[in-house]
Amino acid sequence: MTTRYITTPIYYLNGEPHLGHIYTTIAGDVLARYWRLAGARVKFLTGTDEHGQKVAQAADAAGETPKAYADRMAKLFLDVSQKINASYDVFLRTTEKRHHEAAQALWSKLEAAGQIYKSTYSGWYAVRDEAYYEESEIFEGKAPTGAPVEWVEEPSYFFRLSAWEKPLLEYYEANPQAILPIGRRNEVLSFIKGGLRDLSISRTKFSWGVAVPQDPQHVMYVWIDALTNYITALGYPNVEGEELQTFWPESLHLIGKDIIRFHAVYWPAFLLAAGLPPPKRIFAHGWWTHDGEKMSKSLGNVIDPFKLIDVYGLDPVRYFLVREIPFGQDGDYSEAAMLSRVNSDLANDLGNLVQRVLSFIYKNAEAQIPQPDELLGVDRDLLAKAGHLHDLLRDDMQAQALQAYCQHIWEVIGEANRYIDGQKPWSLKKSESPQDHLRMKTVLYVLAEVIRHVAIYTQPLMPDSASKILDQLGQTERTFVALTTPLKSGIPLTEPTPLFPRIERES
Ligand code: ME8
Repeated sequence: MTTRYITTPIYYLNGEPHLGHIYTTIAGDVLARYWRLAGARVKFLTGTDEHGQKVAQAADAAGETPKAYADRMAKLFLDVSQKINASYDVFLRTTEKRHHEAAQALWSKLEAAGQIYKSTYSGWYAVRDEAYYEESEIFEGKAPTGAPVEWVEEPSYFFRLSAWEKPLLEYYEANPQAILPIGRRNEVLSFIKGGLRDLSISRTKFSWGVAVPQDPQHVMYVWIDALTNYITALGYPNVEGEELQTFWPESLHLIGKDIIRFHAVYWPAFLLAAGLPPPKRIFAHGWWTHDGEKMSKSLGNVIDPFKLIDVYGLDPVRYFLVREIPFGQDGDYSEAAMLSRVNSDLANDLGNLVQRVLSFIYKNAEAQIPQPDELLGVDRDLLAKAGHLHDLLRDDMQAQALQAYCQHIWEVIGEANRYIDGQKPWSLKKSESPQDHLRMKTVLYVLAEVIRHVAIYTQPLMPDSASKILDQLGQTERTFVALTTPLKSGIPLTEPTPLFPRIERES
């Protein structure tokens, strides 16, 4: 049986969830839903990264204890995951006991393998990025990301990252698809080739974190703790357990490009050092801006997902995010772009197709899937295009080409709309000839069959809307296997209602 393990980053709790966070989770959800419909056994993980200096400082600023602050903020991330209809199997919080145990077990394993030593760290640290920086990377007192840095000098445990330079390069050489897109892979390779220094993996200046085993003066560096979440959720340290054995070899980490170094350098090195294989694939997507500007609290232009969904509806937001930019590239959110997608792709293309065809059948063909007569070349062509979706879409999903997934479906929607205009079922209806009436039924059958394909494949993108279309079509079988048998005639339709009203620009 095919298995898939799909993860999002676990999000920091220092601020409220915004568009960028829901983007990764929606992308993961689309993949998870697709693979379930394809018959795979799927585990989809998301959650919150609750430790570290950044969260401790945010709690302090809010006048709360870190734990009380974390509980309050984690609730918002849980709420937004539900608001976007994310079908996660596990929502993991790093403050959970099982996670502390897993992180400590990984640490002990690394220590036993001689991969950890104690020394002193003196260097730059950016709390905003929770990252160490080399002297050579600091420019005008800032990290390359623009984050302010502070000088840190403290006793620290180190991980022998330098020892993993060669094994990592060999691993990526042998697994050219392990980091996507390819531009990100090149970036990672050149970073590794530039030389890896041992990594400080504990802090002593604050205590909000997972205690280092046998030395509780130290808390683990938040990234070693955070990255472990991906195996905590599979029952680590039980490496022989069914979950780890089944899902880890099929792991896909979806992340933003900002955190590629942690995922593609540190994490695989920790895993190799602990005797575990690196993740199968890390896919780093691009960055959303808002009207051309970086979203930031200080600019006040952060998009609130709750408000966005209240204005446009959940499914249009999900569709927009996936369709608007190629997965892996940067993109810009603007109200104009959003409105254009809703009105053209959803209201005009998909919405009109479904509404025109289903209400026509409802009114003029006894409100049931018609019995087709002899199929003509045009009919077969359109049905073949819908049939080809199976392989095209599978390839798209194997490559995390989420935008292409939408485009392929919408090409068929476009063909179907052209077919209606060409076949003119309304003229056939008006004709006196019984032959024309039979032809009308054939045309409507073909369209209903194409709509069934489109709706079934649209479920991962827009679960609620696709489900309404399938309800209206009277379809109960909704996995991809259902498409291996032709649409049955005679199934009663329910009265169609418009799915995607046009939205006019406010003001
Ligand atoms: O980095 N555009 O958490 P984080 C696209 N806790 N994606 C965006 C985005 C934007 N403008 N802003 C945020 C952390 N994201 C760590 C992760 S994992 C073991 C630990 C998304 O709250 C994107 O996925 O800063 C990015 O990688 C993630 O949110 C960063 O979330």
